[in-house]
Amino acid sequence: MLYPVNTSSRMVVDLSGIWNFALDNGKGFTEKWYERPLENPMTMPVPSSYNDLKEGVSFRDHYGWVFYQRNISVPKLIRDTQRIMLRCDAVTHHGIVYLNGKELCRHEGGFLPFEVEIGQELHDGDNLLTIAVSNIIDYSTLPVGGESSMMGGGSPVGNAFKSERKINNPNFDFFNYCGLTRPVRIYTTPKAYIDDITLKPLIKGKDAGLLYEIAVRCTESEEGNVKAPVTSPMPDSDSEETKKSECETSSSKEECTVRIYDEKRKLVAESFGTKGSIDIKDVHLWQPLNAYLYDIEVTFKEDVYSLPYGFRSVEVKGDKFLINGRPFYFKGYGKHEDTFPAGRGINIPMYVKDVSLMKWQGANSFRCSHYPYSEEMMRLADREGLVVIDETTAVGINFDFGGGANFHGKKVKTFDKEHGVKTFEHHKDVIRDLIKRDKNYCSVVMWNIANEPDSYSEGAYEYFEPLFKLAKELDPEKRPCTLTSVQFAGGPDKDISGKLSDVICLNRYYGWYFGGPDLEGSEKALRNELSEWAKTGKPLMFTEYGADTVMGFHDTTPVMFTEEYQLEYYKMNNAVFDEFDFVVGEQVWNFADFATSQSIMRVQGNKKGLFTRDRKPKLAAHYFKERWTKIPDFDYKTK
Ligand code: BDP
Repeated sequence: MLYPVNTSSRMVVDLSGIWNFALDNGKGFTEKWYERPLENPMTMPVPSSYNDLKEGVSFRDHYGWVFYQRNISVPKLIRDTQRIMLRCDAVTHHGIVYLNGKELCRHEGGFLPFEVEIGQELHDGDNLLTIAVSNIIDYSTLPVGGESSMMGGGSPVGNAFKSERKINNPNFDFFNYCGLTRPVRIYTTPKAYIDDITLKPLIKGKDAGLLYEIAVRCTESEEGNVKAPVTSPMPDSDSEETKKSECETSSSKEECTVRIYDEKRKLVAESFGTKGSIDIKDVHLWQPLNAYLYDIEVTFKEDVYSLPYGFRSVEVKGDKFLINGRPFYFKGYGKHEDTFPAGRGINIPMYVKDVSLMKWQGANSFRCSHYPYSEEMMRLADREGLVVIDETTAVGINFDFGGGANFHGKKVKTFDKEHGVKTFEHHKDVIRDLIKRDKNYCSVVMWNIANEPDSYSEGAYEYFEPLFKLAKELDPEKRPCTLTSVQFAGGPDKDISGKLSDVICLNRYYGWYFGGPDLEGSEKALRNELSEWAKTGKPLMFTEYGADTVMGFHDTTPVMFTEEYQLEYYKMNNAVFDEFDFVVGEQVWNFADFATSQSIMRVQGNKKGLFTRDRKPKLAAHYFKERWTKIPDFDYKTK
């Protein structure tokens, strides 16, 4: 799916600003609030999460639907000649779009874009745009909601408590921020347009090849009328319906051109037709922390689209992870899109600051835990040379959290056919839409199919094997796939990630949840576990390890929650990692402190950051700067 850009044939209108807003009081749909201006609306910025922007528990923890509204208008000249799309980058978690009171589309899942054609619905003057958004999570959604809090501390008493008011119970450890969290935009294309671009790099020594496939379509039927809009779910390029609307002919193929420009805007290669390959002599590779982006310019009839693109290769070979043919060592973080007061809302200045802090520390990578990040962040990662592990929204597919008493004291098996998760079909859609959106980012080197799922119980292999297969099928580059494995999954004998993952990714808390504060004992346990995984012959990296640390807590004896303890914790873990050559990376948990649901397990949020929520370094941040600036990006531990 193409990111909306301005080109000589396309115009983007950003609808960011203050919208009208109302919490549903249970009557929003029966009274059809979307048909007329909201009564006594609140003000609400778009894009942003709404939760922290007004005061009070009932607002912050509102359960259910909210309504966003504003007027839009598009000049007649454009309506008459162009295809007009409304694109929502992220509506968390479910959205319904209405224009002038008419429902145009629905979308499930809060972290991937969807779009709908609106040209035929627009009239002169103001048009009333309403987007209804729901934040309800349960065991059919991703992320997963449980019936009681996962943070009951494992206590059957805590888990058995049933709140009288309706609330969400996230089966994950981050605040359930919601709303129109990323931009809502109108964009135009000519009626015959470039619908998608799929690229695959082939690095051949000094030179490179590029396999490409351009999907082109047109909206006009034979009579010249605009065809029915493409409605949600997002158009699937393989579906019969979309095939029917394609207007590709042999002549249209001739009208498609692909040109590659280098960073000095010099034309380096050119090709014609909607499918083919191009050779590039003396290619300038995209390297971690040393990015180089070509501009791939596609034209089809009148339409022009321009896509920044880096050439690099990714491969797992033996127990190494190769980028551009060389063993790469991941240094970095699991992150969150989490800032105050925007919540999960896009925060471009903070993205730039975060990248600056990463580089200050000598990091080279991050993981999009636990959902796809904004396209602005992905484009920035491409541009700044950061290596990214891209993740689906599949977090919480594990009913063993909170001691496994996640249903008011009742134990339910995660993959139980009747009572377990109902996420499988949606999980497939998320993988499909994620790869559709992110397939051309060179920063993305691996897909994470799920975070800390129940990868050790009956039914896990049957659930996950088809998903790994699907990701491989859909990705033109066939990037490595993984799942980040939870500590109680056990070793390679029990945990199906030993079989399925190309790179073993461990989330481990030796010295915190497991063994804390006994760092000596934890060290032995960690070493023992790594010796087991070494037998798989696969590369392994740590995608989470960390200790809650409250900024400003100090002690001469490193006790838990102090900055000194976090430091000792990391030194112990890192020393063990360094003993094993097959450990190809370390991503700490977390880059920065972040908001979570309230519980006795959290002190105003999760405090495992190397940085505070407002990005001030803790002691351990300085230690990592020293460590990572000494560890090379390539060939660490290989000589
Ligand atoms: C892991 C989760 C992560 C949590 C972290 C923690 O993957 O989302 O925030 O532990 O407990 O279980 O801090």
